[in-house]
Amino acid sequence: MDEKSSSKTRGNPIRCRAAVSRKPGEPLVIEEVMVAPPMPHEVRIRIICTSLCHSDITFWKLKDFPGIFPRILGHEAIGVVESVGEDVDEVSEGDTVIPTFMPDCGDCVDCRSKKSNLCSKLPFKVSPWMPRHETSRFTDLKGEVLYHFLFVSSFSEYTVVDVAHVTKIDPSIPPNRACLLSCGVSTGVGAAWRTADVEKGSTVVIFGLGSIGLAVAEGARLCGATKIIGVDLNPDKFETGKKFGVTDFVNSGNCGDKSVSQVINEMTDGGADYCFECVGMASLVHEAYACCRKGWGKTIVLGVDKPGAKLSLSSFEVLHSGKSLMGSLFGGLKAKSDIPILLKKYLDKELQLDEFVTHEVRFDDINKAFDLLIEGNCLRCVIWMDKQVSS
Ligand code: CXF
Repeated sequence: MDEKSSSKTRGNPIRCRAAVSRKPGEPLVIEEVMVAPPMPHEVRIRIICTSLCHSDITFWKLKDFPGIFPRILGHEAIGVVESVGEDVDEVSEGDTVIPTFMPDCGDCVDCRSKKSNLCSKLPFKVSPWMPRHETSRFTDLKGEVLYHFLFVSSFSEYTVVDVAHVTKIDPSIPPNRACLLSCGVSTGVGAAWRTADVEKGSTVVIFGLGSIGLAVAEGARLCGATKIIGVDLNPDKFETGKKFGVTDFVNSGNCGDKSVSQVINEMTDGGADYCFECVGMASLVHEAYACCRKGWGKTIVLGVDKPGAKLSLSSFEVLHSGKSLMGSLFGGLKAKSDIPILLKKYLDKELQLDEFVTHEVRFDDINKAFDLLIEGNCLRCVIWMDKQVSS
């Protein structure tokens, strides 16, 4: 639908196609759904393309809360504003926008501080609703409520997103590249750039060379790190890692009688400047902390572990080592100001995005994207809502 035709849909429900996750772990079902008009502070978006992220798979498989069904998954996307609700003046119909699971209200004490990206007006939580009004904008044709996912729900031709969760971008940027900045690549690059603030010439260790770990490498490379050590169980990941700046590799399944942290402490002569945990395993956070340098080393946690997973650090060691342990959601980025900076870096050929897109499919083949990501040879699979792609 073009801009002109939104005059027909504005203020009315839209009937369109969505890929609905009806039961945990079962293929998504493409069906017609109703998308209600945006409420105050909300925008309705026509999705151009979306890509699959591991968190979609995690929640798709979850049998218990916060797994909830039927739900429209998807949270890495780009689209065009179809209509806006009351009190929205930041974007208008026809604007190209990137939705993000993290809000940026721009108004609360945290959004106004340059030290945080954790909005306190609409605090991030894993919720099945819209963030502000705590209701759903989706129903199926029988009138049953369909739940939202991470405030984005992009596996639908149309979705509704709170204005605090959208960033207006330059429409000339290829959508199948720009959409990566909606979650995965931003999370990794941002963790190196904003959360850790990696310095030129530093040594970085990345636990887990999946797409988030590779994006950390890309961020560390951009920041001028000179040694970027990748740690993974799969040695093939080193070849892929080299494209994103990984200079050295440790096969964590092949360290003999030493722990990975011992190997890294030897390689770095006493510990790395920055260690990133990108897997989501408490034991790897311990390993990362054990091999960042005393005094100034920083360990940054990006991986999402099981709910309730605990860390156990000796308080004596914390006191005596002087190391920092930090968490990083969405790479510490403030969506509305930092995504445009990263897009400019892509246009200026500094930030690599093309290399992350290993597959592209059409919307009808969305379940193939799940298979590809699960098989492990895919970094990002872009799903086009309205374009024929050979796949
Ligand atoms: C995650 C971060 C932690 C909660 C769920 C979403 N990031 C994106 O995939």
